[in-house]
Amino acid sequence: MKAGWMTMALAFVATFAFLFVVGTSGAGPDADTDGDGTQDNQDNCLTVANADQLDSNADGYGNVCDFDWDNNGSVGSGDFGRLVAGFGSVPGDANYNQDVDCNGDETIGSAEFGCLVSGFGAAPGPSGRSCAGTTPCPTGPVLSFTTTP
Ligand SMILES: [Ca+2]
Ligand SMILES: [Ca+2]
Ligand SMILES: [Ca+2]
Ligand SMILES: [Ca+2]
Repeated sequence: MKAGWMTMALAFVATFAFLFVVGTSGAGPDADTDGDGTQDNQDNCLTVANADQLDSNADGYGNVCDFDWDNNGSVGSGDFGRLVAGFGSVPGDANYNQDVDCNGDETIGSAEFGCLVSGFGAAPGPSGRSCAGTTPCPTGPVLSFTTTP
């Protein structure tokens, strides 16, 4: 009798644990697709883990997925020009452009060429932020998201 009761109790607990896991995982307003700790609707690079959310030109696309350095909407020859202009520069140099520093290592070099090639012909992003593409689209803490009690 006692063992039967224990089995019932364990089944009850297991059911609740299962419902808890199902209820808190999967897509939702607080999903974090790339697992960088920033939820999707605030993440300025939806598919690239960028915990620092660095977005030096404040257009809503983080530097790690924003290779549209001349801000014309796509990655192309104008952006290549920006890369050439800053190539080899570090902060403090007159030609250093933080927007171009896609990997944030404070040097404009071969890594940035790789970024340009990887995004060539495409638009920046994708960003999860609704203000992406408009400047300023400031990165900030998540403040508003309504939950029903
Ligand atoms: Ca994220
Ligand atoms: Ca991200
Ligand atoms: Ca940007
Ligand atoms: Ca461009």
